[in-house]
Order: sequence, then structure tokens, then C-alpha cells
Amino acid sequence: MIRQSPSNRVRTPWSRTQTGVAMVTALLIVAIATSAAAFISLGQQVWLRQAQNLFDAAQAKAVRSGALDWAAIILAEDAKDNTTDDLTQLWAQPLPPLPAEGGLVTGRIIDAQSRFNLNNVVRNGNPSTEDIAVLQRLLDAQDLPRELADTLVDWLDADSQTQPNGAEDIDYLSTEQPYRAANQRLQTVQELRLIKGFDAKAVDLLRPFVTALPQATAININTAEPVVFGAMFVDLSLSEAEDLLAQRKENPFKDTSEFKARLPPDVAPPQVPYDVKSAYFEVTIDSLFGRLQRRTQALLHRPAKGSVQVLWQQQQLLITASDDDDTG
Ligand SMILES: [Ca+2]
Ligand SMILES: [Ca+2]
Repeated sequence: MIRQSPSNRVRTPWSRTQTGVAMVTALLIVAIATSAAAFISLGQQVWLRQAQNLFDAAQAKAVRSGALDWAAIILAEDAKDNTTDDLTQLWAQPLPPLPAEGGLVTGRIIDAQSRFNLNNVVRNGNPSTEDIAVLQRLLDAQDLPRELADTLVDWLDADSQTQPNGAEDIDYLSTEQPYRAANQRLQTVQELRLIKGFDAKAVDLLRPFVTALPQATAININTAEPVVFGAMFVDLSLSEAEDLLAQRKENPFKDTSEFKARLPPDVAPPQVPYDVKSAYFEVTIDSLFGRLQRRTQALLHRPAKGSVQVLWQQQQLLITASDDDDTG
């Protein structure tokens, strides 16, 4: 995971990409010059492949960086255009596959507040009954045990007092490879795997509906995943949920009072904080250069004032084509 300093502000993607391409070209020339001796010993094919991989990797990095800037600019422009965030807006439309020199790049932005922020189950240092209830309904929807909400609360809260079905230091210190409860916010959803009861299957089932944000947040009712939307309510029927989601598609909620007014008369509004706009967005960028397909994921923060910041980004190699399919 690469953390970027808050000073890493939005820059023009094209100038940065061009700088990147120039840098890559220089790098390649140096690589060719300094590897002349290795050329003979390694053999022509191996050397060419290494040079090509180096070039592809550096090219991909420059383009990914440009694509992250693209996302930050789209979000900054959106904030100038409107005061709500819904799925009809430009930021929510996936970036069509863009040919970059020697490769292809695609990108999409997802509202992180369309998902349930796992860190919300502890607000101001205390377990939040209402947020825990939403998580329990999400767990129900995935046929996962409700007890997972208790182990999550214990993982996040500062104390070492165990919830009824929870787990604290004493449980983790007695495992084969002992460790302690974090007693602080999750940095990423993947960290769930450290918590008692969250096996790979549970995390995979929850992943589309949850996020881990650096502060307690509201759920955006204009973008909320249908499952998350349903879990916000104590007593919303499936047909009522479908009706509201269909309405939202044509006519997004303008503000929270209008949302309340559009609820069926017998339905109580959600008890957890909700809003019609968002400050956190997840960006996914897929790039294909040479034989290397990479996925970059990043969390962007768009504060009410100031520029869009990349809070973290991580790269994942998806596919490496076989070594002997294009150089032999
Ligand atoms: Ca917006
Ligand atoms: Ca704890």
C-alpha cells in the first residue's frame, strides 16, 4: 500500500502522462546502455523481454497515475456543478477503454458511501446500537452469523472488555500465531480477515456492501447499494424498497427531508445517519501493457473545502501472460 502525502494535489493528467512517457523513454535508453554486457550472457530473447517488461511497467505506472488524476478532476468538477451525488452524474459513469500508447486503460469511480462503513459500528468511542443493527441485517442478508458484529465492535473499540459474542486480546493471544486486537479503526476491508469469525468466504460475501473509511460517515441514499439501502430500515418491505430504488433512478433525492416525505407513510426513516452527497470515493483503474494486466485501487477524499486527495492506493497484478507467447 502506498500512502500519498496530502500535498499530492490534482495535476493536469496529460502533462503528467507526457512527463511519465518521457521518463520511461530515458529509462529505457539507460537500461539498454547499461545492460550491453548482460546482453551477451543472458541471450537476446531474455534481455529483450526484460527490457520490454521494464518499459511496460513504467508506462503502466505513468498512465495509472494520469487515470487517478482523471478521477480527482471529475470529482472536483462535480462538486462545482452540484451539491448532491447520485448515479446519474458524470463521475458515476465508467471511463470507456482508452487506448494509451502500447496499452489500454479503463477506470471507474464508486461512491464509498454507497456501502456500509464498518467503522461506524463504534461512534465516538462507543458501540453504536443503530449501526450495529444495520450491519446485523446485512449479515442476515448474506446468511452470515450476527455474532460477527460483536467481534467487529471489540476489534474497533479501545477497551479489552469482550462483547457478549465478541473477541479481545485474550482470544487473539491464544491463537497459534498470537496477535492483539487493533482497538482502532479498520484501514481497509481486507483487515477483516484478522478478526475472529471473518473467514475468506465471509469477507468475500460482504465486500460488495462494505467499506472502511477514516471517519464515521453517513450512507448516501442516492447511491446506496440496494442491499445496504434495505438494511438501513427496520421495517421496509421488499416491494417498498424496489419502488423507492426505481423512483431514485429517475428522480434522485434532493435532500433528506424530501427523502423522508417520499417514504411510505407507515415506514420509519433510518435511524443511522444518511445524506444525499458523499465525500469518499473508491477508484478502480485497470491497465493492460504488454503482458501485464494490473488493477489499481484507491480511496479518494473530497472534503467540503480544499482539493481532492488520494488517501491510499494499491496495485495488484491480475494476469501475466506466458513467457513464451510473444518473444519466441
Ligand atoms: Ca455530485
Ligand atoms: Ca477492543
